[in-house]
Amino acid sequence: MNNIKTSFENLTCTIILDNSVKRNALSDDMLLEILDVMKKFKSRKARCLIIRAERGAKVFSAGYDISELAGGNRDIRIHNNPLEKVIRMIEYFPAPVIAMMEGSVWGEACELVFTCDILIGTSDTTFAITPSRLGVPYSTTGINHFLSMISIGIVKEMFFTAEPVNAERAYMLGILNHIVSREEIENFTYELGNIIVKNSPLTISVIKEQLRLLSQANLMTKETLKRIQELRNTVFESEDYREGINAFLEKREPEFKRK
Ligand code: LCV
Repeated sequence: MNNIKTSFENLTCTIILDNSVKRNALSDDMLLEILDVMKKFKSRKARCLIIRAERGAKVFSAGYDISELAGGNRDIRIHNNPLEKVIRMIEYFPAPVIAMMEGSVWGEACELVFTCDILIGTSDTTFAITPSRLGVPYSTTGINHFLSMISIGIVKEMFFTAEPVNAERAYMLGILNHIVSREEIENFTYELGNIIVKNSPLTISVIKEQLRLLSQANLMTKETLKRIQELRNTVFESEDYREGINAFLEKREPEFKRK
């Protein structure tokens, strides 16, 4: 595996995002590696999974690999896309998934960690939800993930400004379960994992699934989903979509035109 490191000890397994050169951007290759190893952890009956970056990382993950969006109006959230699959895998993983985050979390990486069951950060952990900065649409299931975690006003502010929310505010909003110092975060997280693995794995997996079902209780009609897809397509097909991605790749500010 080129993009992640893994371990499995005392029923707790770990995935370390390991592409600091690209600030752990979520490339399809990295996501497929995560998916593959999660399947293995599941079949080995892991009781707790910790997803983290390398020790001391300034960036937990820079979000989706924007270079993979270049040259087309690619929907990264269709059913069989690796990102979608990883997010689903976290949701359905039968054991608790803990996100241990030193540093900043960007874009789709926010959704990936918001889908985890317990979030632990340091005082410099930040979360920025970025599609409006890149001029791309966002998936409905994705927006729902944010809504099941935080209030609609905060979701709107994060989507509309794309500004990072700092750790203290994230803790107050209930996004972060704990803020721990960089020196302590590793011990703290693994100790929490050790508590979990001693408890009943069946009870935990059933409650996790109950919570997932409850958070998705507001099912939408086919018509609503169709309308939402039409709305998202207007963004995919816009000039702004290409402008946002090209601006990032060319290291310049985007010039969005569409009102
Ligand atoms: C590809 C990258 C990336 C990257 N992709 O380091 O949620 S959505 O809808 O918005 C979705 C589409 C999504 O998730 O989009 C991604 C959202 N992410 C961002 O907007 C963050 C983009 N990255 C940054 O702003 C900076 O890289 C941060 C602040 C994270 C770190 O800054 P730092 O100065 O430490 P560099 O910017 O120098 O990045 C190092 C290398 O990683 C590439 C970046 O282009 C650079 O490559 P080169 O060395 O070849 O120049 N890189 C960083 N993020 N998401 N590539």
